[in-house]
Amino acid sequence: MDFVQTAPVLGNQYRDDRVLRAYLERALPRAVHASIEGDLDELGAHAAVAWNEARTRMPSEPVLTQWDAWGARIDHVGITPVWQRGAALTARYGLVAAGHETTHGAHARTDQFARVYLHHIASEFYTCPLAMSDGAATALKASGNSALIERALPHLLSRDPATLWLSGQWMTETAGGSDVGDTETIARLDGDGRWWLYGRKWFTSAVVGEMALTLARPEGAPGGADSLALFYLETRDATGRWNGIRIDRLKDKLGTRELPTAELHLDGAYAEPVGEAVHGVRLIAPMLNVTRTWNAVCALATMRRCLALAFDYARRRHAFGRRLIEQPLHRATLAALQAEFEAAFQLVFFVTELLGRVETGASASDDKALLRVLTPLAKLWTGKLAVRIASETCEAFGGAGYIENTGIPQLLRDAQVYPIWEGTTNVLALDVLRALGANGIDGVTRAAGALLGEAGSDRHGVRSALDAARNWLVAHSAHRDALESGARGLALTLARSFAAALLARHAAWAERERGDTHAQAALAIFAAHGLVRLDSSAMDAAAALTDNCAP
Ligand code: MFK
Repeated sequence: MDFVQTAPVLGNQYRDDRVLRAYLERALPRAVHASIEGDLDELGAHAAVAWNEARTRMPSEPVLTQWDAWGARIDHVGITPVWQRGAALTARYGLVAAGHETTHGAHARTDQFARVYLHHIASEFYTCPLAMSDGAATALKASGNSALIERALPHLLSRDPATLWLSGQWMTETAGGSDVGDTETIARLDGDGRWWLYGRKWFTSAVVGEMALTLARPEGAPGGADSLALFYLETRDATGRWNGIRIDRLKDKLGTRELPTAELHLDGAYAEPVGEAVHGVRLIAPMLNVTRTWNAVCALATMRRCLALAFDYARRRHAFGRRLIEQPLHRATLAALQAEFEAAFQLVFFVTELLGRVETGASASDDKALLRVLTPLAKLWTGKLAVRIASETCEAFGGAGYIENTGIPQLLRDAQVYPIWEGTTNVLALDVLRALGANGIDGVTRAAGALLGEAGSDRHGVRSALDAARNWLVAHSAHRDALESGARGLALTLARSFAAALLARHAAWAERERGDTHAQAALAIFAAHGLVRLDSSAMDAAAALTDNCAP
């Protein structure tokens, strides 16, 4: 009889996740952890059922219908069955609301992001509009615009699916993707003091939302980013008709295909300025930092899903007379990926802790500046790492990992969005330079030193890696092009070093309090991959190589 390989199976994704469970035990007060554990357990069970069932489900994608049978323009977006259940699950588990509620004080963000991490893959990237909704709520709060706060926040933070709203974040245009200063959308003020937007938005994820925050240039204002204004708009008017919005088409994307990302025209969309009609980038920055945090959490979720599947398969599959997990090279390959994931996990969830502390006023003096630097670091590092782990996961399945209806290739196609969305790796690396500003890396070094103190040792050379980063920064700070050329290397060095300090603290706790040495093993492997990624030759070598390659 022909051999048939059993497919990988997922168990409850909360119960099976040693890394998440140990982290929550350490980071949350016992009462907070106990009060959210029921929800996390349900989300973990739902994640497993969704994956195991998906193997037998037909793939489903959103569909845009622009015209009805009678010739009326309707621009209706039909969404997938999983998306149709998105609002109910969001409200039930407070996927946005939990991060803003006061019940758990400074731990609100960690509670929220543990939920998001467990639910992300099962949601079919419904988390994308949730990220933007969370970002919009955060940016509106920061703006102090009380009318808009009263109008939108009860919807964005609703626990009732009937009143829940989704928000878009409409920044990208054909001319202005990374360089938002090239935005062409015009905001026109009429004689009644009302603003109307005209222009094309090129990547509007989740156009099914009820509102959006968007950038536009007030008519007559000079070019550049500084003169852009941030606007709030609702996508439909009181009668349910589109608010001066035409959906041109849905994007044909490499991945995240369940997510309806649209190109649209604003043709007299009524909008309200969020603040003064200027400094829009500054006003939208709180939204960017929150969506970048979601990006990092969702990248982690992809890594965890890949590893759960790869480990399960390695325990089922036999080759050369033993299970894959018993083959030394395969085991070492998976362990190397797991170690990178565990370090990244500590960094990302530390960012959620800092965010919670800063937002609730419970922060220490350095926390705000540290959060500003660690947010782009977490986003850029996890975006790249998720792609690498997803790619290795395909390989860990051999030919089966290249077959669509195993579900494995989709993990890779979807992962490729993380380093692109919300700022590419290079944009984020330059943002790290912006965030380091005048203070350099002293705040990062101080915080890492405190963590190593708690860990009781610096066996893996975190301090010397951070010293190397400081020396590199000093050596290159006078020459802007050299600084920018090496910005990725600097960012990765800071991310890896800080993550190693966090993992060292966690590993010491796990061994001391639980007798669990897994995290120590992860730390040893992670540190052996090296913490330093600095590249002093980046600028000259790149110039020489690309000059030689010029046509
Ligand atoms: C499932 C996962 C969920 C993920 C959700 C996905 C949603 C997808 C929707 C999108 O993808 S929307 C498109 C995302 N686009 C970007 O992320 C744009 C990428 N470009 C940048 O990030 C640029 O750095 C940026 C446009 C923000 C700024 O470039 P500029 O024009 O050179 O700005 P400049 O002059 O350096 O900064 C303007 C002000 O903003 C400064 O403040 P001041 O006016 O007070 O001096 C900056 O300090 C401030 N600023 C910039 N970035 C900041 C920031 N402040 C705080 N945090 C930041 N990150």
